[in-house]
Amino acid sequence: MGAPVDCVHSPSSPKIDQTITQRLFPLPTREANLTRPNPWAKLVGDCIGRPLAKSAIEGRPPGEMYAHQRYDEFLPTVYSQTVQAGARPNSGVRDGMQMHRYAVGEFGPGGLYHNTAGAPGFDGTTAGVKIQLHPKMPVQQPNSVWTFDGTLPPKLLMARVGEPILFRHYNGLPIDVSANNGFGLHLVTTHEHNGHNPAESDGYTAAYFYPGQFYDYRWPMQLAGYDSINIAATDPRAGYPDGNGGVHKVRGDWRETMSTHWFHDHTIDFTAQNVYKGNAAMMNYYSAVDRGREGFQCNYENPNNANLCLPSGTGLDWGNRDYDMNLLIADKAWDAKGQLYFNIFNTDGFLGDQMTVNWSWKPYVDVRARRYRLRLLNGSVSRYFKIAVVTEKGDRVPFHMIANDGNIMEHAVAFPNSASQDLPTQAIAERYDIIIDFSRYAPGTKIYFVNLLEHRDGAGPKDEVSLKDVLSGKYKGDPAVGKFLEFRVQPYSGKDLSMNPADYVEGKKKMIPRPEIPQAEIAKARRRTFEFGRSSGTDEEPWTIKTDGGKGFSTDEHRVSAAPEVGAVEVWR
Ligand SMILES: [Cu+2]
Repeated sequence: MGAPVDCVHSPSSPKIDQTITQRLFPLPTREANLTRPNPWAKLVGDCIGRPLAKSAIEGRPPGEMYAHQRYDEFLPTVYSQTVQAGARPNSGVRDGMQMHRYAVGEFGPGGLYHNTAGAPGFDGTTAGVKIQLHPKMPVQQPNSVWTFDGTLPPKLLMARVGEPILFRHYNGLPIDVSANNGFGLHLVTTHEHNGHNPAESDGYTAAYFYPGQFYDYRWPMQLAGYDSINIAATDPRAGYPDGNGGVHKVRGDWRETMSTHWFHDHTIDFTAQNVYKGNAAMMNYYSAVDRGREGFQCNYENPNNANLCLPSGTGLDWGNRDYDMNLLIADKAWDAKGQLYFNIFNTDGFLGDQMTVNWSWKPYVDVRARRYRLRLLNGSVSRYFKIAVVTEKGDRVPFHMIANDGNIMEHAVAFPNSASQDLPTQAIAERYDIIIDFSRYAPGTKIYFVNLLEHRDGAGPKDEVSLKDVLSGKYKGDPAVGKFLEFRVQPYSGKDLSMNPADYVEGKKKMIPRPEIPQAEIAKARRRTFEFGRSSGTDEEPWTIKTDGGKGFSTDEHRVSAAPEVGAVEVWR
């Protein structure tokens, strides 16, 4: 990665784009690559006023300890690379990397999503998209927002279950630690949240790397049960779409197939501010079960078919996103000049007073009058949500939840229901996948997401406000309570070939059956309890964990509190 011109900026746009588009070089290695220097080493030395004794091109900790486990067995066959960098206009460098290439379905000419910014000049390209929370708000300065590539729209990594990925993450942040507009640390360690990943590629909090370096994360993408279940890889439900109408079968338990993930910075003590500043992206896992292609060998036609045919599209063999939308929902705040703001001294948890979706302030999006899958991520750092889906009149819109936290459920759950009018409380990092059928509504109808959960501070949510009081304007408390996303229903002339979630509710078909654990196995399982708290209930005492009623310990990476054996069954509380 080419060096920046000074200590307070990321590299130039052409240099970042070159790093993103170049063939993977140097090739990845099992142990951290220490054979080449950090190409920024000289400049870093100049900036900090002393030459660096050593600094390697890869920032992964050296040696066997951080070598990729079972590397030859899970050798990456695909890769993705990005540069964490300060805000800059998008050059359209990833246009050609989109699977739809702005040519297929709703992303093609005439489709709802062919234009990327809702303004002239953005047909089939993201070139020119600036880092703005709203078209009428100021452009964010390079050191206010640090995103993947340094650009918007936010990035989505599309991956396949069973296909190991190499994710090369470059740190292109400013060398000067104070060049951050008041918050965010220029270190990166990337955690793929909920991923079934080995420790060296899991974004360990202290395994951060420095400006100029990269870190090779190798995510095996394997199904749990790889070593014990379906080891001959004969089960057609365990696998990934091969791009040609088939399934490449893999080992493991198909019931462990995951779907909606995200990854984010995990630097010790700085995770919240770095995530808030832009180090957070969603990641969709595609599989035999969740192929991202509707109307193709659907489970609703034949129970032997694995493909659930969740709302997606038909133009590609897998990974259609015409009717499958990722929504990164997060509260933000900005200063008097409109620049992103964060108070690092608020250690109870910083709250933004404004709601954003995919980095846009209270946006709208056009949708067809048909079923959509919406993947909601709470990408806030301290704010919980309680989301209602309503019409302009304030009537609740029926929908189904089909997955949470990356797990497709056994049965779809209809909302509103007798226990809950709205989505359950959604905590930080949680994901809910829901299906809304917009065909119930005439073109021109507007549908809203409304946040009902009030916060007074970042230590936890307070009360749920009544929908009536929110919509009438009677409630005047937390400004992040209220409508924050608008769907505008557009006519649909195609045929909706997605599954009807009402056919998969309890008592009907199953999406992914839950494993049945025999009572005898539970009875003889080893039990452990863990109690989290402040040891003496005051702010002066550290957070501790008591294991099996023992002494409360604070963190120590050298202490082993539980060492379950492979194959053993344990119940943890
Ligand atoms: Cu996480």
